[in-house]
Formats: sequence, C-alpha cells, structure tokens
Amino acid sequence: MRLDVLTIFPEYLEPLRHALLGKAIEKGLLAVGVHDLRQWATDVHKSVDDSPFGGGPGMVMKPEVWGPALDDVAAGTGPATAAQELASAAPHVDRARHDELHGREVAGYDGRDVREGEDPEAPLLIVPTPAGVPFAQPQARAWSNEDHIVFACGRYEGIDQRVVDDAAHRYRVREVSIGDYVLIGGEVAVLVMAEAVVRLVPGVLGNAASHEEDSFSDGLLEGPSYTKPREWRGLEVPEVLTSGNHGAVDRWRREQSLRRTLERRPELLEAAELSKQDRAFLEQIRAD
Ligand code: 6GU
Repeated sequence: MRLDVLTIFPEYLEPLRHALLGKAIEKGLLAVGVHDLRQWATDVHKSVDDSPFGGGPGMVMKPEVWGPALDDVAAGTGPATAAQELASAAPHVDRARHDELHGREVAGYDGRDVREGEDPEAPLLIVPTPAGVPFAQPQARAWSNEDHIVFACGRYEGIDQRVVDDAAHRYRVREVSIGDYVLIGGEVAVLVMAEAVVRLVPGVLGNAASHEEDSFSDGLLEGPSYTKPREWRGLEVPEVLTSGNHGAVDRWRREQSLRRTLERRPELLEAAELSKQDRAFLEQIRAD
C-alpha cells in the first residue's frame, strides 16, 4: 500500500514513522510520501489560500494550487516525485512480535469501497473535513485493500469545492469526518485514519484473529482485560478468567461486551447481531 499526504505542515505527519506504521514501512508493506502543498504555489509569496466568495470569516484554499498538486500526486509526476519518503524511526529489529508467533494465516478483509460509475483502479482520495461522512471501522476495513490512498489536508475554512468535484475525474473521492468536533486542519485526522487502516493490512499486525475481538468488529464494544497479578491493590481479577473453563470465559466476555455496549453506546445494539441468549441477558440487566 502507498499513502501520499498533501499538507502545508509536513512535519505534522512525522508520527507516521513510528510504532506500527514504522514497522509496516520497514517490512515493505507500506510506503508513505509527504508533500508540501506550497511546492505547487504559483506566486512569489507561495500563497495557498484566499478570501471566500460571498464573504465571511476565514480563508479558502486555492484551486490553482490544489488542482496541479492532486494531478501530480495521482500520476507521480512534477514536485510529487521529490516527496519526502518517510523511513521508519525504529532501529531495525528482526524480532517477531508476540502475535506473529502463533503461526496463524494472514488474511485480508473482503470488499472494497468502489461506487457505481467509478473506476476501481483509480486511487482513493480522502479529504478530511468536519462536514464529511463519518469514518468508522467499515471504511478502515475496505480501505485496507487499497493500493494507493491520497490524503488532501485542508486548513482554514476548507478547500474550494471545485477541487473536490474535479478530482473525481482521476480519483474515487471521499470527504470524511473523524467525529463531531472541529479540528484546525485535516493532519491529525489523517494520522487517525492511516493508523486505523494500516493496522488491518495483511502482515502488519501479524494475524487477523487479533482484529476479530476488536471493539466494533462484531458491532459491540470490547469488554475489560486483565493480566497478572491475580490480586493487585486489593482488587481481584474476575474469578471466571482463572477458572480454566473456556466456555464460561467466552460467555462472560460476551456478557461484559453486551453490558458495556448497553451502558456506553446503546445505539450500537440495534445493528449488532444478537443471539437469543444475548437478548435475554440484556433484558435481565435492563430489569436490574
Ligand atoms: Cl476529518 N477534519 C477536520 N479539519 N476537522 C474534523 C475532522 C476532520 N473530523 C472532525 N473534525
């Protein structure tokens, strides 16, 4: 997978070099290019924004800068070839991760994000904006199958809408939000989405089974986890977890997951796949 990021703050994307993403780069599963948008500025002041038509506060990012920048990044031409290729920050280590040691098969997720009339070969263009459709685990899964994702980070009041409309000739374009709050720009949202997507690329996390128990993978929140010691500051680990009864452990985990989802995200229960036993358990705690 290749990720390209267009931004006026390339240094904001430094964290992509660390931890999981750095490991994916080291393994050759991921390439990341970070491009300074000002390389495509046309005037001596390297300006990238202008006042909005119709008036109002703030500035709008200019189409004559964004248009050629997106053309070049899609084609790998012009200043885009001089991208700062991110290398991993980690010292090279060939120690297998704990979750790689179980010999499980690495498998990808089914399904891609291709809409009717779109070229499935066109790269995906992600435009982070608080006015976008919500980004969630289904997008993370679908996008983990992409060869090339480009992120266009807007600042100020956003990017001239014609940039997004025109980019649809070369890209599959998605305007997305990472939540109901306003950030100053799209850079941090790109870090969030890149991490959510890249950890699902086959071989990055080591095994797909470790995703199957993630929150949201079955539409429910994950329950609590415990490790040694059995007793800590007077607090005991729930007895069932040390009982050796795997059936009882599985049922207890399911119930913790249901309880937590009911308390914190009750709306998720409507879309989740629930057994008769699940429904009976929820009825019981609702009654308590
Ligand atoms: Cl994706 N971008 C910006 N700038 N603000 C946001 C956002 C994205 N998601 C929530 N707020």
